[in-house]
Amino acid sequence: MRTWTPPELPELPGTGTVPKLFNTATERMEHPAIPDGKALLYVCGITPYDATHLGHAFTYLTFDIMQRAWRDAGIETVYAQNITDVDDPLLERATATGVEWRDLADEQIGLYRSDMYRLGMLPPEHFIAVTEQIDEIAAAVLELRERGFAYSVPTENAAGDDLYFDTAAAERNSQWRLGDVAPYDPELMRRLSAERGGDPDRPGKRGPLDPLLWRAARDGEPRWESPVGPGRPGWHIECSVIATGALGGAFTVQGGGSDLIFPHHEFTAAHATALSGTPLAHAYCHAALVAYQGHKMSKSRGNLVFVSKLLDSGADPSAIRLGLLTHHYRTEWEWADADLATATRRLEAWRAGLVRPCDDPVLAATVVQQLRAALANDLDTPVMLATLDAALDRGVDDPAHIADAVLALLGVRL
Ligand code: 5CA
Ligand code: ZN
Repeated sequence: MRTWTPPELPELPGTGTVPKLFNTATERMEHPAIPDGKALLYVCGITPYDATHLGHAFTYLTFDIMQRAWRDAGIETVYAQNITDVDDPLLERATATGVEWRDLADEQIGLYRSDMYRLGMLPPEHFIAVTEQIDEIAAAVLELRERGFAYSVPTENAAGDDLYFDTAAAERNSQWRLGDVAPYDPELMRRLSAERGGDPDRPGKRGPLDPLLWRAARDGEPRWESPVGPGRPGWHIECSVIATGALGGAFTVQGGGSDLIFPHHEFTAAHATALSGTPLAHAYCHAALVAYQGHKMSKSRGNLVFVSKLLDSGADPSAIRLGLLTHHYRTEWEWADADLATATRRLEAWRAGLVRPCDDPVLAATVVQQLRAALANDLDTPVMLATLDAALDRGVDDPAHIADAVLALLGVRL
């Protein structure tokens, strides 16, 4: 899919430090491997049935900042992101609103692209919709079946059987073990599976957590002919195939919001390991969920603050970024309507501070060093913002250097 125009990214003198990142899978701070000097990043993309909300923006901003940290440390990045453009909630929304699912998806992808551009997000090099890779995904499902990692569950009113991933077989015959990614106990896994698209209670499955690999065609649903019968793919195998197709195996970071830790990232990793024999990624990084009005901001609940609405009502994209960057990416927080005004005031104070004459200015080189140190410490944006508050409150010796650093490292335009 077409992406969007990249933002301006000034090069700063000197180099930053390679960031240390919290790996959900090991629950430790690490420097994930950077194969051949390239940081390879996959981030789970949108299901395009509603516009970009601030929860999405927080997650994508987290990985935008991660790439800025790598690039400032002199490391090339390769970024891949999928689009889940065929999925139950998208189809349900299309039916409920009387539009074709394809038209709904295309319209929302367009809006997402424009939101990401306006927010100054680094675009992915690989921006791949599921519907662009159905053949590759079906081939992977076939291979899993041939190698004993998949089984059929008979299905009424469908064009064939549904295919499921055999968790127990994968634990026996691949390097992957349940819990490799998600540090959760079995009871929690079962509950999350039911809440997040799984079907632990479906009769005929070998294991309750076994996820769907291929859904046999039903009347009225989109379908593709394939060597595993007519139908459409399950969710986790999509990201497995798209990620490894774009980046190869054992890439640097698999990312997304923390609602994807289980079952999505657990089984994305399980499928990839069963197929290739190598782990999917060296680290799994997750942005905490943003709440609004007391609950996680989610399309299904409808408690959303849309990026496009804020921008259309005159919000400065840099202020939206600052409002989000006030929170460390691993801290859960709730958006309040006053947050935009607070961030706008901070931005204005920084802009004023940058040009304010000062007898005893802070050295820009020192500020940049502090910004880089905080960034390298698991992307500590709250510390970066506090550093800038202090420096710009007093005055700096080289405003252009600070403006470049703030634009390069935070994507905020002074
Ligand atoms: N298409 C799948 C991933 S393959 C999906 O989760 N789509 S989504 O549209 O629901 O979410 C897109 C991204 O935003 C995901 O990484 C998700 O984890 C993240 N996200 C969704 N809601 C929030 C929220 N309230 N706070 C932070 N991140 C969120
Ligand atoms: Zn995904």
